[in-house]
Amino acid sequence: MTALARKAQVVDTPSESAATSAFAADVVAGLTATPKRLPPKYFYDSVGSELFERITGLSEYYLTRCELEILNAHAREIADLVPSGAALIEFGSGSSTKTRVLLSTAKSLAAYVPVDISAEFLRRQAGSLRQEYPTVAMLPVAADFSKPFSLPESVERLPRAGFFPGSTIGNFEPHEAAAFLRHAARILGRGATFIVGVDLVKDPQVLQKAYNDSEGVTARFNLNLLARINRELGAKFHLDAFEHHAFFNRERSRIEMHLASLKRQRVKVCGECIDFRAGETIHTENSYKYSLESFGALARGAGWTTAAVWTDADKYFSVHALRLQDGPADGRAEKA
Ligand code: SAH
Ligand code: AVI
Repeated sequence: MTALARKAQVVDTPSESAATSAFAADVVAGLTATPKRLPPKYFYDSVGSELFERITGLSEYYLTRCELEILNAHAREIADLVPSGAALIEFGSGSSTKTRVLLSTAKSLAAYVPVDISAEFLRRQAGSLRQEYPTVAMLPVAADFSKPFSLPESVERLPRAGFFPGSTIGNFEPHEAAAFLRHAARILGRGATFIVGVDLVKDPQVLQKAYNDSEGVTARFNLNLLARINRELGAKFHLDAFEHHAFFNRERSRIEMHLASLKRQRVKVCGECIDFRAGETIHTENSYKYSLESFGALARGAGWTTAAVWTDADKYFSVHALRLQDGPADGRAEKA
């Protein structure tokens, strides 16, 4: 085991009370806005992360299957884009299932830095990864990847490569996705490679089914947001008084997920009375679907050059290898 691999676990967690106050503030702001909305990052407590894992195994949820097909087919080419002795930084690592393809192929990786907001789930995944890959330093960072966060000191001097699979980039508004790509450029630094998974526009029926699975797992994932508000903020949402809605908004090229109130009702949340009309919804997530060209243009606008793009046989999903030619705007690989 290398000295780096023995380094203590790094976790950038804010105090629990600060995290709870930020959650409460975002929930109250979202539920008092018109129309009502909640940020999708709050899906992911331990229950939500487990439910997402179940979603990835559903036959209707083609995204994971197609991306794994691409990663397995092009593992060698992708691994060759990662410099020897590099730190691989993953944004929104979840169970790191896809990363295992890279960890097993890019043999010379010095460190893996999974960044995820779901702190407890992240801690457990890092424990398993340490046992499976004892020569790679596993340095988890529990943080919101869209905000500034610190990388572990031990990777500051290493070359870096980024990994952002799952089409999690599609959960941003396009202008936020561009801002995130610029933020990632600052974290990864000059000459970096960034491997990004992006879901593609396709037959709306295929899209519709992926977010309305027959077992109702996606509905439980969506409703877990209200369950989490009950658990952590002491609200009293009746989960059976809300229904999961997901549909393709063709004009905006996105799947929208909502929670629809089945009746007129009032729910007290953090001391605020929130009134719902029958049928009124809380907008909980957007999942943008791109074309190869539209994503390429977005990445270019954020300072990245496309080095390679791969798709699965059905052209349902794409993996983009982006390169940062000139480094971030100020030319330095700065600390995030
Ligand atoms: N990369 C995995 C998981 C994708 S699910 C895959 O491709 O299957 C999205 C992941 O991003 C979840 O693990 C979730 O906890 C994490 N996530 C979502 N929003 C986040 C944020 N703002 N900051 C950090 N992690 C986030
Ligand atoms: C993580 N993210 C890309 C998933 C998606 O498809 O937008 C989250 C998800 N929402 C419903 N099912 C899965």
